[in-house]
Amino acid sequence: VAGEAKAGISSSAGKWERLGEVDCFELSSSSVLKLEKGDITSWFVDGRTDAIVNAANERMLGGGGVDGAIHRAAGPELKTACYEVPEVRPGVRCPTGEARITPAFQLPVSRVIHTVGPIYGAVDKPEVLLRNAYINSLKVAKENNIDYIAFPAISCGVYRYPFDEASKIAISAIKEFPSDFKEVHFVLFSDDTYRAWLETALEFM
Ligand code: AR6
Repeated sequence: VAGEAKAGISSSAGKWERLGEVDCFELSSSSVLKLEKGDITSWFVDGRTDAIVNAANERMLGGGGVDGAIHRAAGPELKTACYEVPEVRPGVRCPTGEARITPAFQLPVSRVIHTVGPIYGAVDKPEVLLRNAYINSLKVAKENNIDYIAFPAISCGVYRYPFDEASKIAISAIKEFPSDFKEVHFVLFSDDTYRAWLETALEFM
């Protein structure tokens, strides 16, 4: 399965094709789910109706992993914009499972949607919080007229969510969200996460 993708082979249900380095799955007649390996900071479609999602923490002022990479690539204005997001309680701008939006500054996309996944093993019902992180990111994107959105593997790094479980939550959230995004992407940094996402998409889509 993973890694043996050939153009035009159908997955269990919907249509799957591999175009270059990208696995494409039909979400609806006008909407496509795409999986690719890579660095989300260089992803864009048109710089106007596109957004990347950041796996942030509740303070929303930067950190390591994809958060650090996004802040470095966006430039220092991103941190300033994050400071301006009001705190909901001391030190918390974005509670776990919620999402906030800022401009993207030096990044090639138009917006950054910041969400916070759960720390695996540190909370009850991490699956609900991880699903909320995806769903609330999609909601914020829709409210801001985003047509193209790219996610990293939220919670799969520092927050230690098991890849296979996370991929099932991520892909089912995208599949079930009633939306008309033109494209929803997962830009996966590691072989392990890419493999988990592809296997799940082949099973679920
Ligand atoms: N592009 C795409 N994915 C990436 C990139 C990149 N440039 N860099 C890393 N990843 P993590 P979390 C992948 O740790 O687990 C931060 O310090 C990475 O391989 O970035 O949600 C925040 O400030 C992994 O698969 O996020 C928080 O404190 C995935 O992104 C905390 O980490 C998520 O790993 C959030 O932890």
